[in-house]
Amino acid sequence: MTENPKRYTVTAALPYANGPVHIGHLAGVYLPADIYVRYLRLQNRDVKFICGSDEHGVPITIRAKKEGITPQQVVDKYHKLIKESFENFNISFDIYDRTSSKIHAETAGGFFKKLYEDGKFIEQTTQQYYDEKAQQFLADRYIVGTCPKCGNENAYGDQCEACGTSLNATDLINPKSTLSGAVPVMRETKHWYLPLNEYEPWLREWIVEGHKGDWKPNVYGQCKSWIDQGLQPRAVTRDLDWGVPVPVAGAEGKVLYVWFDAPIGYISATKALTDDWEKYWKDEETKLVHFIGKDNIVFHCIIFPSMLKAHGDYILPDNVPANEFLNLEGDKISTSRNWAVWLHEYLEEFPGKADVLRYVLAANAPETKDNDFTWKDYQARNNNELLAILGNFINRAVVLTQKYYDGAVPARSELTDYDKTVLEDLQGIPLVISTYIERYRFRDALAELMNLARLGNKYLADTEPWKLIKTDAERVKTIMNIALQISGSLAILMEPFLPESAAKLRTMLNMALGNSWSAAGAADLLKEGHVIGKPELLFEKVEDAAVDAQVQKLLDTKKANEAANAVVEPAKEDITFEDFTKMDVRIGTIIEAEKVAKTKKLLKLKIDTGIDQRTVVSGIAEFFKPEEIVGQQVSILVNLAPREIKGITSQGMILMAENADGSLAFVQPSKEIKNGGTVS
Ligand code: B3M
Ligand code: ZN
Repeated sequence: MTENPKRYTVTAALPYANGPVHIGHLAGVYLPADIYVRYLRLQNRDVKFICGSDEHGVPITIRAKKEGITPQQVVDKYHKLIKESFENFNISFDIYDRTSSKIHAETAGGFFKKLYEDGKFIEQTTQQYYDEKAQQFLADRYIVGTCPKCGNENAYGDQCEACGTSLNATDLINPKSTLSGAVPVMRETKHWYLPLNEYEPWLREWIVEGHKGDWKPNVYGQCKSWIDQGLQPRAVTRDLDWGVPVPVAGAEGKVLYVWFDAPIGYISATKALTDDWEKYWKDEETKLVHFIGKDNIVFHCIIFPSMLKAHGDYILPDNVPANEFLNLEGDKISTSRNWAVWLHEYLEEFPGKADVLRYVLAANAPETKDNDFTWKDYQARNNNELLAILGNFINRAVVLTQKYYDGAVPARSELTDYDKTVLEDLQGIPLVISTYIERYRFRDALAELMNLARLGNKYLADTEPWKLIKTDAERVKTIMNIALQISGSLAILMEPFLPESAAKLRTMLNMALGNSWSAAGAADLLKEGHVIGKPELLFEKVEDAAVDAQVQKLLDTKKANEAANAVVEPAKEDITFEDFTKMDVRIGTIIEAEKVAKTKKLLKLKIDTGIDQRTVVSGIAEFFKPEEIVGQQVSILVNLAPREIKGITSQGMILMAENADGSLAFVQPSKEIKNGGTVS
């Protein structure tokens, strides 16, 4: 690809419309794609930014079953939610489409049909599991059984999540359909396969030789290893009632495999966007870039390109800058464990702070390895970087200009060596940033942007115009002029990363919208006499309480998960009825409670048992405050032999129920019982 393609088609992976999107999605795919596209637009390049919901496949039907609604209801619900999240984070797609659209069914069906008619598929009949009760073939995720490796009884047809082994449905011992519980039977079914093995030599030439050193090492390495292992024919149809129908005779009840139709969704969406769509997909001078997460590499680098090659009319991706994964507070992000920061929830809790999250995720993007998001880092980056460096510099520049010159950009006079160096650095920075962006190194690009803000901050701190104004007003004009040129460049260069703040800054500086990337770095971006607007704060402090609440929310999630997964203790050995009747359990009321000195866990209680008032020492101090439990009814074993605990004679024992997380609760009567009432 030439350095200057005529136009760009930039795609971002189509998220499955089976759940909301979280910070991992944003950091890995949508944010880098958006930074890239916003940058290209500032360069006045012709670019289309394509995305949409992936609304087919087993993930959707499983979700529908779980929520007790139809697949259509699932995709309607999540398509809307996902689309809104992206809009609220200013991900600037030219279109956010959906693969349940009519255009898509026609496009994907037509694509299949052409390959079918050109003889690009092989037809194969195989035995697959069928559920006679539910009357359907079972996708891998619809079969559970015992893992032959570890004995886990709930292994899926494609993987055992207990031991991580990748399985075939036929490997499972005692397979069962999750649809009906029935034991599945083997039934013949015909499918169409794309013989990837035939594309191996071409893939080797195109990727292994052609994109060495140009694709990211993680992407290149994965592709090479797939190719080196040898490729197999891959089925592109499925027996499922949700998807794009296979448009050939004899394929009733079959749909396209979701990974066949989804990437064609990029093409359908471009069609829906513009009548001019063909040049974005068929002209060799178009640069096609796919932004994806690392789990999608094989589909975008091997399978989809082989499909495009088989078709013959389409261009191939120039690059596939896949990212690694983002973890959350040291743990893998997981939808099923609710271990995530959901984008829609973040904006409810941090309204108006989309840019802050964009900043933190871009600064810490998992570009070359998995990275960790922590709320502490979020707070630190906001307070110490956005606020203390960028926000502080802009605020000083704008406030002082208003104060000294009523907002008019002052004239520069003679330049010191320091001024000259600063202006030179300013001039050089846009190219450094754009070089990074064009190489998909968004973290480095953002770091360089912040260096420009640092440069400005340092310049003002070193020259101290607020002191100098009393002794050398002429010199201050030069300093403020330079500070304003830096501010103007920041407004342009930060737009791809921080679009809301950039817009605010442009308004503050009263800058024309037309200013594009090439204007940045100039020494006279804001002309002498140009009048800027009023100062406004770009960022605000994130307080401890705000991030503490988020950490607490995650701790609660963790606890809930542990409780849900905790194993219930097995029953003890049988006892006789006589054994049981030996215990004398009564209802009593706590009439006094105090901590036992120098202990963490012990409370000294006085209990009215109906028989007497007695002292009991109980290990519940971590869960109950003395003043809160006085007056509560409890169950007490009154004929337990007295015991000496910390020098106190304890007469009996309070019965407690214990939760999986170790927390305790009293065993209480469901209505008030007179003290001394028996429990049996
Ligand atoms: N929906 C997988 C995913 O969400 C899939 C991507 C399709 S891109 C064509 O990770
Ligand atoms: Zn296993």
